[in-house]
Amino acid sequence: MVLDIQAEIKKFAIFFQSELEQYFPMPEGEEKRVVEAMRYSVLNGGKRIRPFLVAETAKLFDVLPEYAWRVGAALEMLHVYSLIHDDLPAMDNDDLRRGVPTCHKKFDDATAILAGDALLTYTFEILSHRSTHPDSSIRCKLVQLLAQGAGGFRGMVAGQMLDILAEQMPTQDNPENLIRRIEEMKTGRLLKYAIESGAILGNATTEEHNALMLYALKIGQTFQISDDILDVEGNQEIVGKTLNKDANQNKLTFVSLYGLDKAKEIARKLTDEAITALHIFGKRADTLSALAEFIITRNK
Ligand code: GRG
Repeated sequence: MVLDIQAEIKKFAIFFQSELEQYFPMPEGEEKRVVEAMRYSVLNGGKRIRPFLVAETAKLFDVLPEYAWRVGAALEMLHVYSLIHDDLPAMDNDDLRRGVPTCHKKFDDATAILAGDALLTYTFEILSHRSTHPDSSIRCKLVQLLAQGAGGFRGMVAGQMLDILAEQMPTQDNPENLIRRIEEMKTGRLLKYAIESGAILGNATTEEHNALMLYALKIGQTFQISDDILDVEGNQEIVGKTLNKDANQNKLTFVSLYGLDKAKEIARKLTDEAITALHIFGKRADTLSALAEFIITRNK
């Protein structure tokens, strides 16, 4: 039977929507506005690729799904915080996200900043809760790795900083190296965490862990290249965010550097390498392999 990965991802996203809803009881008082903004941004669609990756990696090791769902929920909170802050006027200044007005457009700048802050801290509240895993050393590892992956020392925030600076940097001697550094931190670290957290929940062996990390590296790079390709070739209605921004802002991307055809070629090669990395898992990793194919062919 051929795996319909698009249908699988969609099914998971629908299921995960009700999982995520449980994290947002509505408090009393005027201050509930910040929770409304958090809810608005988290529950407004999204492919839920990161939670899907946590769940699928954990499945390789027969982890209790509830543990993976909690880690996936925490990671999605952090991901959405980064989207809210990225859309702010002081950053990417965008009006559209996931097909609806961005958080600061729907609410206001101050509320959007606070909603992002609150989602970031909520991430670690969820991860450190006993329900995430009975073993406190596993919970601690999960917290530590995500803090590192999201932070300012070669984490997502560092990637965002470099991305902002890159726009004003003089012509680079090695632009590909710069793009790779930005991608690895800005996009790659959270995707890597999605996979690594599944491996940690599952007590993976060193060999399994290394294979998964190689897979993570390759799909992280492909994810960014496909994002750059969508910015040029995508349908704005489907993608749900403003397109053609990279060219308008003179952004350094694989597409601006090499052109569409070569960028697609690079993405194809990375996808093949990602799938090869999973060989040690045999058929058990079919969904992860299919996901690598989805990333390269996605239209949103
Ligand atoms: C502001 C701290 C801070 C970080 C911003 C997330 C981010 C870093 C920037 C957004 C712009 C961008 C192109 C990021 C690369 C990662 C990426 C492709 C995010 C979009 O992820 P999807 O496609 O989005 O999984 P959905 O909406 O499906 O969750």
